[in-house]
Amino acid sequence: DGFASQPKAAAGRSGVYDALIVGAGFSGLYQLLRLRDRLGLAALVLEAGDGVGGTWYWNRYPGARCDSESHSYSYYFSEELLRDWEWSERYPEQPEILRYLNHVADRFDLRRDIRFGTRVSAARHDEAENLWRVTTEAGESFAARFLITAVGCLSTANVPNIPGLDEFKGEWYHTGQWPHGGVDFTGKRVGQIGTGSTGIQAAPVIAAQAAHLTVFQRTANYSVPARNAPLSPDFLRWSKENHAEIRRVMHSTTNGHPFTISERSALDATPEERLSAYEAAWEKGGLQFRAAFRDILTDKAANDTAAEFIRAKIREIVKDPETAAKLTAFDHPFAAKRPPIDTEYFETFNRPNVSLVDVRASPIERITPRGIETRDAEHELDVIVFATGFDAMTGPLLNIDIRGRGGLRLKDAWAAGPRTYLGLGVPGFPNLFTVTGPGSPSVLCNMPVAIEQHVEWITGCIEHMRKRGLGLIEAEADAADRWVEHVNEAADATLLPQASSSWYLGANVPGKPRVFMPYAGGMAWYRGICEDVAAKGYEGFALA
Ligand code: N01
Repeated sequence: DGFASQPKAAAGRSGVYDALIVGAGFSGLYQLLRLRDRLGLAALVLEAGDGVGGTWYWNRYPGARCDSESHSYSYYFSEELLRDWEWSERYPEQPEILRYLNHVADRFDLRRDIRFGTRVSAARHDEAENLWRVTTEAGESFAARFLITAVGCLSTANVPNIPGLDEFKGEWYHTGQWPHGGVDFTGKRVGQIGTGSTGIQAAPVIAAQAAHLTVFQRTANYSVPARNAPLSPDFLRWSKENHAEIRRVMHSTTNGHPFTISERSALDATPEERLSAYEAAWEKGGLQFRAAFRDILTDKAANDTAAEFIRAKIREIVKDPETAAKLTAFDHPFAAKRPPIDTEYFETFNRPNVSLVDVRASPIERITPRGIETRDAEHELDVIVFATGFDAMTGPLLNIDIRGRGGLRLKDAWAAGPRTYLGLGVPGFPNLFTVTGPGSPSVLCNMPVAIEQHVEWITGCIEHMRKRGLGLIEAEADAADRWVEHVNEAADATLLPQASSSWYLGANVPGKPRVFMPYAGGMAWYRGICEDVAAKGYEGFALA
């Protein structure tokens, strides 16, 4: 794997680690591997769950699967690992991804440096000692030179504050905190709030089991068929023989997916050519629908052509015109919110046991002991499923009481929105690295690609510091200001900020500052910027 066979690092001297890593998902596992086996550092992962997997440990809701294609939703750092593992379907299902991450943890012997059931509650930079002092919910303390957050972007469940939930006599669940034993919907009347990527995956599976499913929709959402299917032996062989090429494509695109984006404008094509391109993309299925033309995400008129095509498809699928009208009452450009992909989502509304409630027209007023009351009606339910998303990107970080120089709280530093340099460092918070932090491409990219780049960059930076005997790194305030400005400019060059209720903007959480959080300039471009910063001796960071 290209790793030096260095002796394994001893446990931290006098209880002090070189690095503490928060989270044992895709990011934390790889960060541990790089620091421990590549640099020989004493690193420890603190993980709230009882197992590895992060997102895939918690999100066990019905129908949970990844929207990135399996062969690209993998670590690419190890040829052996790529050869060892075989995915079964075009899109990996949650249990399979969890098995994969467990396989990685076993294969690289990572578990011995992970503390499970350990939720970090606070982290304080001790300036006198130049150490991070970390405390857990159980009251344990740890200390380390570097603190690396690998907490994910979508790990803080957002359960809306609807009056009456406490009095509800039935069961309720948030999809991101799903019971490990599953939920039996047989014979139950189920209400699902939310029609994002999660809700669109869950609804068809719940509907197939429940007595009745009522979907409460606030914002009509676009979706394109996933066209999931078992992977053929030919495809598996091809993907195993072409790792380098697949990696090259993923590293060359804006979104880290293994497909290229058309160079053609939707507006240069004739209506017939456009229709034929969209039909082909619809048949192929998946996130690459967005790549049918180069300007779908940047030009409203081009976007309108895609939106109109999808609207027509939904109208064709959904038999009841009134339901079809609600499902297509879009208020934002296609893909300005993260576009879901689905397996028979719209078809689900043709089932006799499924109904759709438009809660924009008739808002949810309260939850009663018997169900959900909207302005117009009470819907009696046995189970409520909150597919209501997450306090994205900043939520997982601000849930920890992180304090930097002079006791500066991250919450205060980010009162007006996140302020980072490259999404990797925060002024006032020395020796803190945020894997896929706000201001990095993260959620706009196929996540493992974004994660590997961040982890490798952080590892390189720490290696650089060690070689030069440096013990402190901190993002400079000017560099962070310029970066935040650039993140805004990059977003404004796209249609993404036009979705006014999007979690990219923090708009799904009441009171959260409305700032476009991920970097929309593209993963390939971003990678170049990070490499350049490193080549210039970590320009924009102060090192000592
Ligand atoms: O969450 P969301 P998600 N009353 O925030 C609604 C990733 N992901 O869990 O649009 C009524 O997108 C809300 O309505 P509105 C992916 O990046 C990936 O679905 O705010 N409704 C919306 O419909 C994704 O984008 C995968 O008006 C309320 C829904 O709940 C991200 O995770 C799978 C409400 C929330 O949608 C988050 O997706 C799943 C209220 N009070 C997720 N509050 C794969 O790769 C919220 N809503 C497969």
